[in-house]
Amino acid sequence: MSDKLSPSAQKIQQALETRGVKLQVIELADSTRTSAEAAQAIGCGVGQIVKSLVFKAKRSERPILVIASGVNRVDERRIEKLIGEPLGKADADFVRARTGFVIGGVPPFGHAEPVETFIDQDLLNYSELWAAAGTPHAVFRLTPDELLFLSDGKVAPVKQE
Ligand code: 5CA
Repeated sequence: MSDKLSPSAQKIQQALETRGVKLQVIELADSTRTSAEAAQAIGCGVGQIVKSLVFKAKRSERPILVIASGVNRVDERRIEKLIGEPLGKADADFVRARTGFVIGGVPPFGHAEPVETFIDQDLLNYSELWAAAGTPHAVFRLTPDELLFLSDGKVAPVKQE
């Protein structure tokens, strides 16, 4: 770990400061690419990990961000009902082009373009969450209220029951 953040992590640190939020991006030596790896590297529960999953709306081809607890699987049919169109798969190039970040580092806010966002209501059950900060080694700690403020997402039931 070094004191200087990598450029993509620095972008998120800067975006946090621009939004007036006093949160600190940290870069870890261990991978935080997946929820399980992030929880292991941080030493928190997998449920506290904020997964930022990008989907592609099939007709409009716009990105849809679903922010889910690390322990939940997203029910795509629920998202389709919320957006009123079918969901397609987002490949790595689409994710990178539309958010500005690579898979495993996609943050819950601060994307290359505005992205319609839904937030797993289960995330509100935790007092402390951890989210990706631009790279598969960068994370920041935040509260559910801060997540709602930063992502401007709609809270919804999104998980597979
Ligand atoms: N850094 C952690 C959170 S701290 C993180 O980003 N986790 S994640 O779950 O939001 O990101 C990994 C997700 O990327 C996987 O759950 C999976 O849905 C998606 N993903 C992985 N590989 C691919 C791929 N080849 N194409 C599209 N999506 C992928």
